[in-house]
Amino acid sequence: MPEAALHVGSGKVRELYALDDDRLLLVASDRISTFDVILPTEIPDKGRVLTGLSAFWFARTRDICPNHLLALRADGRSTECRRLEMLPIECVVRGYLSGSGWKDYSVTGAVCGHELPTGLTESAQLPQPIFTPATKATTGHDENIDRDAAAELVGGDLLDRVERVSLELYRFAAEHAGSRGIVIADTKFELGFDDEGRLVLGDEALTPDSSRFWPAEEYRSGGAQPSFDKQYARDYCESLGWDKTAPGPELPEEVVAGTRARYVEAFERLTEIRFDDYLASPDVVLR
Ligand code: PZK
Repeated sequence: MPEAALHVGSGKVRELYALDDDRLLLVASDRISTFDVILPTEIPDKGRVLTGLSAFWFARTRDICPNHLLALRADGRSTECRRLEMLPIECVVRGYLSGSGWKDYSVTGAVCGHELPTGLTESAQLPQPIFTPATKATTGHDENIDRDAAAELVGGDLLDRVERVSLELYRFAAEHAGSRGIVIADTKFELGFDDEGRLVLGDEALTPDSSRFWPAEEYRSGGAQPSFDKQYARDYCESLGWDKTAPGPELPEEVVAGTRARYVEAFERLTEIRFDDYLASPDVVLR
């Protein structure tokens, strides 16, 4: 727990504190959600894996877009970041047809105004990645919006910039991950402006909580794909016949251990850094 910091916000599995007028502290917990419900059992080190991965990507995408990262704390789960004026849209990029993208396509043939080829199956790779902005729901689910609705919220010129940056970030990460056996099916970025008017990448980026990670060796279009990180927990929850309303079930220790191992595996495959080395000194991901 950070001392002398005001709590300014809670995400489902993260907390945000104000350090001073210009800086925030983003703290990633070990909580995990499945089917949109936070489970009562934590996954040890999950918050550290996500914090380290996000910092790894921040360090490697500076030339595409500056980011809010100021420092990683020694606990490995806390990021000191620059306070931004966040844009009122979620910047989603999809390379594959899954989740709400698949749902929208199967009903309308389009996602956020992108008319797609007919006959695509669930989880199909798209001819090219598409930018599919969404509103930020304060309660419930983000809503996919088309270009006109997004331009209404941020303006057309800024939307063009945000789309270009988002696509470039996704292409860079998807290529890197693909060469290490992980498909990044889609991902969500949060962008904002710093006090000098620069467009800056914030929040966490390119983690399994802000993206869909799929094991490349198991990828097969034509149905839902297993999640790289959460599949053990989902399968266990499904096996109970749980109705997917809160409170979720406790996870047994073998499911916790299997899930933790998958998070660590994602970290090590993507960063090529041993997770123990990250725990010993988090800044290794920044070099
Ligand atoms: C900011 N969130 C979402 C994330 C939470 C809530 N650098 C920034 N500047 C200003 N605002 C934000 C950020 C960032 N990141 C992010 N809400 C505001 C969020 C994590 C935990 F409780």
